[in-house]
Amino acid sequence: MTEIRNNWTKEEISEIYGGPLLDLIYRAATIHRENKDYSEVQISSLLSIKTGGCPEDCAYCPQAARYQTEVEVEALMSIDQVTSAAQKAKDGGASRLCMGAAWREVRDNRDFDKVIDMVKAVNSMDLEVCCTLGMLTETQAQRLADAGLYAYNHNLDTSEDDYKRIITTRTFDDRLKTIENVRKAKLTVCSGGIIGLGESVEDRISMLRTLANMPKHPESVPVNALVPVQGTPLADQPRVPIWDMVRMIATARIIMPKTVVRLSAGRTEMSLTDQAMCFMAGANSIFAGDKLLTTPNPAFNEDMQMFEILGLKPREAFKNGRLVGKEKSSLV
Ligand code: SAM
Ligand code: DTB
Ligand code: SF4
Repeated sequence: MTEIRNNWTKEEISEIYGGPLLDLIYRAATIHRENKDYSEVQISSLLSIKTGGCPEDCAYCPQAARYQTEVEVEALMSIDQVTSAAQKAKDGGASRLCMGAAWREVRDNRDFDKVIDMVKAVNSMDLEVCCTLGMLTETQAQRLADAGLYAYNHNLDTSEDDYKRIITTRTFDDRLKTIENVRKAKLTVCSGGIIGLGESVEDRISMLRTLANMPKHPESVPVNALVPVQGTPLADQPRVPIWDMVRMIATARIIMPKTVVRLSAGRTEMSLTDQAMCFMAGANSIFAGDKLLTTPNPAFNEDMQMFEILGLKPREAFKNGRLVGKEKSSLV
């Protein structure tokens, strides 16, 4: 069994990331096969429960109020809208629903009470429930956990050094603090980043190092390719080469062997062969359904065809158990 380490150096990660591509893929694929059923892919579906109008200035994000994008502001969804979307996701083969809100942070108000009810409702449908609602206090994380939340998504997005170039309205430390609060509530952590923001290779390595050297590795690490959106400061960024995506995924797989590594945003621009390379390099999760939060994504049936061709199968929900009151993060 591969050793789980939390003391990776920058040099070690650089050497892995920058090695000959085929060796890197082979090494990641070997580790993947030692630690996981590599043919099993977790399917999450995203639902934007509160869209647009966000006060933050994340340079990549179409939902920031300050950028003129085509995203229209929408109020918090109703429970009925959420449960019908959850049913659609489940019918499409998803085992997890991730509900996203364009909030800077959670406030203790009626909207949060409503989100708590959404978590309860989706949890009772035998779907793993994930939320991404911005910054959280420990008490808020605990309330979500008590309602049956399984995972909380809070991405680092880029390296600590690069953070201020991408977001000025909060700090990298704010991000880490929320992740700590999520851990304290014994939820599972989903945290990753975006490539293609104009970051350097060193920034990518530094971000991966922060994730891999956390006291406990995040149970999920989403690797997103920037979806450039008209109106955002990063609208004209060139698309990242598929090789960079493969290197990120393979490196994440090698340094966090047990983590679910998600091939996240950017799949509409990738061929089946590109995606096959990412699965080979250790990706074992995707976002499925024709929409991410506000941008397009391949449809469920297209992904099922891809799974058929590649011999992959969707992972069932709560495969590692669903124990009330027991540390969920020990299950993944
Ligand atoms: N507002 C909350 C937050 O920022 O944590 C939750 C929603 S926010 C949209 C969730 C994540 O989506 C971001 O952290 C970022 O990683 C990702 N994201 C947003 N816009 C993106 C884009 N254009 N391309 C790729 N990923 C994007
Ligand atoms: C993650 O890492 N990527 C997802 C989810 N976690 C919340 C979001 C991608 C958003 C892409 C841009 C959009 O659709 O608005
Ligand atoms: Fe707001 Fe999240 Fe978008 Fe940043 S990434 S602008 S916090 S919705």
